[in-house]
Amino acid sequence: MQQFTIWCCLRLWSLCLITFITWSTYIEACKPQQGYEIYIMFPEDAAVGSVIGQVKFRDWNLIKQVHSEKSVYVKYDPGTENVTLLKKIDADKHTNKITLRLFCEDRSSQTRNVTITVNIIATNVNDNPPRFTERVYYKEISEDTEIGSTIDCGVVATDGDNGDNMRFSILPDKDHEFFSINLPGTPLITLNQKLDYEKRRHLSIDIMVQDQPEGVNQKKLNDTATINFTVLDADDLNPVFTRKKYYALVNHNAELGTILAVEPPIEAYDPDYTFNETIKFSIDDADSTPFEIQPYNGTVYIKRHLEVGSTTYVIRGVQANSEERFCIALLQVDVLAQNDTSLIFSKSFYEAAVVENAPVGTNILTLPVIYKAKAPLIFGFKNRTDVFRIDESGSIRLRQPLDYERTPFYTFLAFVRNSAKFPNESPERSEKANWKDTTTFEK
Ligand SMILES: [Ca+2]
Ligand SMILES: [Ca+2]
Ligand SMILES: [Ca+2]
Ligand SMILES: [Ca+2]
Repeated sequence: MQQFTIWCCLRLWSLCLITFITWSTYIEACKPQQGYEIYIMFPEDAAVGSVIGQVKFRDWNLIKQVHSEKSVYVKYDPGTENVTLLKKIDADKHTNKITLRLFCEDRSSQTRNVTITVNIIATNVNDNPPRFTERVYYKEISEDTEIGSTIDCGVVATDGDNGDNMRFSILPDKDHEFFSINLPGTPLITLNQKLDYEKRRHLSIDIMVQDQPEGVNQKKLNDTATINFTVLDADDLNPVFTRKKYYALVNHNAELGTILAVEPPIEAYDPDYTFNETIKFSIDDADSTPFEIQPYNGTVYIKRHLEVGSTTYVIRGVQANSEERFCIALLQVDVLAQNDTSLIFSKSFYEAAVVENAPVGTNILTLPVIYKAKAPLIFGFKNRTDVFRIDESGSIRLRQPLDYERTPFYTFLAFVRNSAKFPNESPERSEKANWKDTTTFEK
């Protein structure tokens, strides 16, 4: 009896052991190798239809079935254990993670369902290039902008990839040497060279933005745009006289108030064209000079009696809105005694000969002039010719090759006059009065 009892106990114990082993075998059957909570990471640019991961079970003989909940993005195939992508998941959008639940039923006597959670995460890939908001940006910039100034040209760029940093640079073309980008994380432009409206009114640069994706083997993408600058005028230039020196002739007994015939008329302008500021004229040491200059038109008139002689005065043109902007020129006034004004050639007829093969530029003859005043002289030919020229010293030079057989001689009428005119003297009279000579050239 005692032996039977021991046998029964042993039999019961072995049955319990077998039941426990069988139960624990089945309970492990529905636990995938990766556990009940699984993570699958894949790049967001994976193709639809590609396998992005697996959920592996230990022994399909112990499993009755595995089915998954419906998903438009992925599907699980128990036959291959593959998780296949059905639809793209964009990691740059709000969600880059979806969850797929699998339900596993084993073959044990106590039918049980086990839930397995598969977390599917799309990782970011640099699949969006950065983009400027415009192809061309326009910026007006004053020419007096200081070197080193930072210029905001309104440039904006965006990148569709989550968290991509952007770097901006200027391409080495066009007018790149004028500008730089000193803070590459921003599209702010720094001026490196002085601008000059009077020389360049338009500048252009090409800029590039490049993304900086995280992770190795991520290709950098970029975009380019153009910035067109319009340079604006600033009052950065002094006014300018039309000549360095002006001349006038006057008789010493001219009446007070007589206006000098200054040659050429005194004029100045502001090279800052957009502003074209008014210029006020004055003569330096005005108290000690016998002349007065009209501030706004440059007319010079006699305010005191004159003495014979030649005097040079400093005249000044000052910008009416700024005394710091001015220019100076000289005014030479030759005060002559009466009958002192004649301009004459030393002879009334000159002759010269030149060989027909004389090179162009050969000096043929210089016309000597007797002249007492000091204003520069103007020589000319009355007969228009392309064969000879006469310069400011009265030198007649060959301008074209000669041909004896075609033209054996030339005759010209030359004239001289001084560049200054007497008050109230018309140009026509002046020219006629200075007709002095007939000159014949022969070969
Ligand atoms: Ca990007
Ligand atoms: Ca992306
Ligand atoms: Ca100016
Ligand atoms: Ca200017």
